[in-house]
Amino acid sequence: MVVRVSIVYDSAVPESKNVTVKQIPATLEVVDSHTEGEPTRVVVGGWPELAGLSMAERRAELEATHDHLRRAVVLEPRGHSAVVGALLTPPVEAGSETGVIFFNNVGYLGMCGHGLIGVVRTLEEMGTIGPGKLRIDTPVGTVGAELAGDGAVTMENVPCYAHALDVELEVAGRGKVVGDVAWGGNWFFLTRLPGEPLELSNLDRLLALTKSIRRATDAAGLVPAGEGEIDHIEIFAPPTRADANSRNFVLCPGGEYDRSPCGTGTSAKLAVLHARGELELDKLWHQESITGSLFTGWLSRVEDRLIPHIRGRAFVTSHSTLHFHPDDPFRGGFGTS
Ligand code: PYC
Repeated sequence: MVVRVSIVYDSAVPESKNVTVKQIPATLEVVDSHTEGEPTRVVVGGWPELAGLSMAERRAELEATHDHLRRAVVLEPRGHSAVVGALLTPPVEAGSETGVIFFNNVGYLGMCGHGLIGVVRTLEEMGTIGPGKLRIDTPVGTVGAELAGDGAVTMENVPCYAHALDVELEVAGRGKVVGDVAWGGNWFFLTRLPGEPLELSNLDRLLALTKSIRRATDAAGLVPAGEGEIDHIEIFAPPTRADANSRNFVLCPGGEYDRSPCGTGTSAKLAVLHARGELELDKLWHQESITGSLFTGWLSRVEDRLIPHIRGRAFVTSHSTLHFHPDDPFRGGFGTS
């Protein structure tokens, strides 16, 4: 699946950035899609092969030796700060179709629900799969997916759990905020901000307040030692759609907001609802996003693990070749990281 290229150019960026010059291919093949409004860019060719034996090793290798390619693919001028990139790799587990490593404008994600749904539709677009079930390896575990005949994708995520309920934080610009900490493939702090409309017209305030909450969760160190950090903040309010249970706003690690209801965030929400006795196994939960799009989720149990299932739709928007001309001073991308 991964194509090797012979022509490479250095990935110089504006001199003020003063980063190590590394090699970048002349071209990379990508398929762009959006899942319920949130963009995914799957790299399907041109990226050098990774040597790691596990997906976690490959992610570490990507970060150590190919981070300049992450930047080139998702940052401006070829990408933008809301794009989540997905690098396909050979699978590591028997029975898996592919491996995938998700990345964004500031680094790498353990899992990405909307991205996984976009990857499945991309594999279909490339003729690799048709309707049916498949397994995909990620750095945080192998996940399942099912592509339906109408194009909807149901993801069977890694196990989710609520880590702490009713955690009190002092948040600059807001005061006391009480919320929950949960894992859904990424770490989330889930709360409400009464009086703040979850509307795009209120985006600036929502971004400022959730970034302020993020600073408070960073300072509080709320996740178990060695398990990373809370890098997504999720706010809930009553739905505006008649077919939804709730509406959300999700701050992503790079300072952007999720246009979809967030697959890992909805998984974390299911875990919290279950921990509070508010959601039985197999009961459907309809999560609306700030853009009005919808994921449907439910929980099943396998032994002592709670498995979130998230269903949504993705649409391929383009299949393109990114060019990195040697004279282009911005071929290495520019942005916050
Ligand atoms: O859908 O899990 C998700 C996700 C994480 C960051 C952006 N989308």
